[in-house]
Amino acid sequence: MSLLPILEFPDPRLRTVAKPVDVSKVTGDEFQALFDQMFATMYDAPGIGLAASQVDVHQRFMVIDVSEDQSNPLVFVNPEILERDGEQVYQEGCLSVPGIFADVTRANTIKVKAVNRQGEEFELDADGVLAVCIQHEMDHLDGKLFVDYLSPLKREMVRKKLAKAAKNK
Ligand code: GNR
Ligand code: NI
Repeated sequence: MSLLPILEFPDPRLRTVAKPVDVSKVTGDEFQALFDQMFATMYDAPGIGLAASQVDVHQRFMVIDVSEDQSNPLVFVNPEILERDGEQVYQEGCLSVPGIFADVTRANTIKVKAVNRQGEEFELDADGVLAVCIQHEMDHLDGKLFVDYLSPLKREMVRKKLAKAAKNK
């Protein structure tokens, strides 16, 4: 299974707003192969989620697995948040912003509607890290990154740190 290259901040392609998926194509070979490649890329990283935007595919889908043992792979196509409740603060990281971790406040519980890899619509109630991850991946589909929630000063520190890291590659 070949791995996909992951775009890194401040690559402007990460700012693309992804287009809705034609759901009639989800069960086709192209999407199925993309899901498999995205899971392989995510597990290899390792990460708990990967949005299509991060692998330069600007369509609205993402893969997530927050289990310890790669036992709960979830595909979300055209995800929508139907309800959100409460607040939680979680220390986030991102495969597109390597080596940077920062507290972000998001909804504590959410109800999500999406289409799975069988092309079927489903609803899911999520809390904890799964709720964080779904919201983080949906931001990617809208061209948003977790560093956008930081103060301008902190974001400038992140940009400098990454520029320095890139120089030393
Ligand atoms: O692997 C990841 N871990 C993570 C930790 C806290 C909050 C969000 C995440 S998602 C991230 C993978 C990623 O960048 N997905 O877009
Ligand atoms: Ni991310």
